[in-house]
Amino acid sequence: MSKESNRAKFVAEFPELVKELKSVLTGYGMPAEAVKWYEDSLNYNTPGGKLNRGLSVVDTYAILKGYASVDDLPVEVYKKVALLGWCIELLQAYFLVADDMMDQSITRRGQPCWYRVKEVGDIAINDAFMLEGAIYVLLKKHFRQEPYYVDLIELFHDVTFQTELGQLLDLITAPEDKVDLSKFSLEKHSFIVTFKTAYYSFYLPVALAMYVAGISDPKDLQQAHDVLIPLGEYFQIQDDYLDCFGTAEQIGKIGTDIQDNKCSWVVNKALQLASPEQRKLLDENYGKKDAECEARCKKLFHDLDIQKHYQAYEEKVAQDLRAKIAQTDESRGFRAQVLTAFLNKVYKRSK
Ligand code: DMA
Ligand code: MG
Ligand code: MG
Ligand code: MG
Repeated sequence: MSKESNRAKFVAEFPELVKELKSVLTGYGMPAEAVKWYEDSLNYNTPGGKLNRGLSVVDTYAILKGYASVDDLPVEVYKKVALLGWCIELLQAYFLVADDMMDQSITRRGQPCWYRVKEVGDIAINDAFMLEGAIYVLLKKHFRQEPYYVDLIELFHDVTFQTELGQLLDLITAPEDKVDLSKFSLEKHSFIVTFKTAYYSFYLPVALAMYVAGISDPKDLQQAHDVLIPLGEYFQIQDDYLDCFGTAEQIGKIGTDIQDNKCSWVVNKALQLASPEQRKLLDENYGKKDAECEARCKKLFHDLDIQKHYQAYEEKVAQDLRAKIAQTDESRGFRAQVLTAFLNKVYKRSK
């Protein structure tokens, strides 16, 4: 099955979930206008991205169970794993609605950020909570009877908290009114991105599929973790790179990291390479809510040939990950192919 029809099949599952969620509100006697609001929030914020995280749950499950294609999964099984995939997309929607408010972003997935939609504003805060809440409504409805139900819930809770820790460090390392580049380092960056991105984007989809497939020995969860966390770090470094060097058409969002004073990979790399004068330029222009200051930083990043250093990083990390994947112990049913499939999705991505 092609990539496009894979995606279409997954997307086709979503309306049914919206219906189920709406019926929960109806069951509580919520007025129609509130039900409509929730429906609009779900539809605006959940699909529309690349859906890589959600699709990965299905792909991983198929590989673990030895299906040649996702198409070969029995319908009921497909629906169940796709639902878990949508639960990650709901988690992502929750994080993004809040992230865009905290980062004062303008666009997301080629449309205005939810909080920037006219009638929405700060109501987006509660909408974010309700996108998260949807996860547990759906899990309860569809997985309550499974022996691994508690594992799924704990996993979602742990990973959510880890992501929030990452967001906390991301935010307090980027105060709006006090630019102090000496607070940045690649070590700190590594911690931030591992927590804010790698756990929920990379470890979570695979671990979910592993629980459903019954291949969840702690040793195998650890093997998955040990490749997926560095892979997720690589993915967020790409996100940081594209924030500065990608176009809005490409990435569906307008980069804000320079003006937001973010401890991004790009500025950390630049700090490593900068001469004293270049450092001074950064001290004076980074983290300012000013397009000209931003342009000066970008020019410096070009002068330092950050693109070249990024490409070198990308080659090295991909090579290291391939070597690590080659050492996977498949004796308990875990499959290295799960990890290779992930790496291939990420390697040299441009959006
Ligand atoms: C995103 O970090 C992390 C989470 C948990 C949403 P980011 O602010 O770099 O993301 P984006 O570039 O998509 O706004
Ligand atoms: Mg952001
Ligand atoms: Mg952010
Ligand atoms: Mg970013």
